[in-house]
Amino acid sequence: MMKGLVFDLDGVLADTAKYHYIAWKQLAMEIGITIDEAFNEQLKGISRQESLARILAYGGKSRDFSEEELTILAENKNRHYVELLEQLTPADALPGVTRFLAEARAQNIPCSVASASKNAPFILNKLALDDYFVGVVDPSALNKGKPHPEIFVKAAALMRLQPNEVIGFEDAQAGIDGIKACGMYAVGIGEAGQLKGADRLISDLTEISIEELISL
Ligand code: B16
Ligand code: MG
Repeated sequence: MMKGLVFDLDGVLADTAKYHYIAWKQLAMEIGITIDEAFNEQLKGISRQESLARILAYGGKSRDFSEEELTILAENKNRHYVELLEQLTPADALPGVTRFLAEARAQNIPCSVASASKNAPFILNKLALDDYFVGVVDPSALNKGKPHPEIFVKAAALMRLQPNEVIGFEDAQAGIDGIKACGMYAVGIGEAGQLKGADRLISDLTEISIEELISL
């Protein structure tokens, strides 16, 4: 029986992917690499440093920067991204999110956040969603990022639950793979044909209710 819910942030609770894309595109351009939206799909759910590594590999520049320079590049991208996040308001929560979280709270179903983003607490605060969650996993304390299941196991533990008592919501293949690897039920947020292995696929949280999940 389902006793708790775990949510990815970017692409599930908020459409912050477009701001990641703007900031990465700008940074890539500054070092002579052009990325497009199709390439950006590969960065979803992937940590900041790993995203940078993928961009450099894509542009054939993996060996062009020292560790220090890589840190500065990632910091520059993040500074731009955080500037863009300043414009977020509660209206930027994705469709159905606030109603769904309120429904969970009304039914005493705990919720936690499993996001690769170190900016998750800031974003949840801007969206006025922080009160709905018992906890947010700190991605900097992880040994391995998605698709490793560690972040989802920790998100379940924040609610004092086992992974098989929890339903996970994800928009990235790396996330669905992590959810399934620890035995959670996976709800994918995406289009038909995407997100292999998801137990259920929806386009957003308006398509699902707490009642139908409780019996799972
Ligand atoms: P930050 P999620 C992920 O969020 C994003 O999908 C990914 O594009 C980003 O690189 C990652 O967070 C790290 O974000 O630079 O803010 O720490 O989908 O796991 O909620
Ligand atoms: Mg995501």
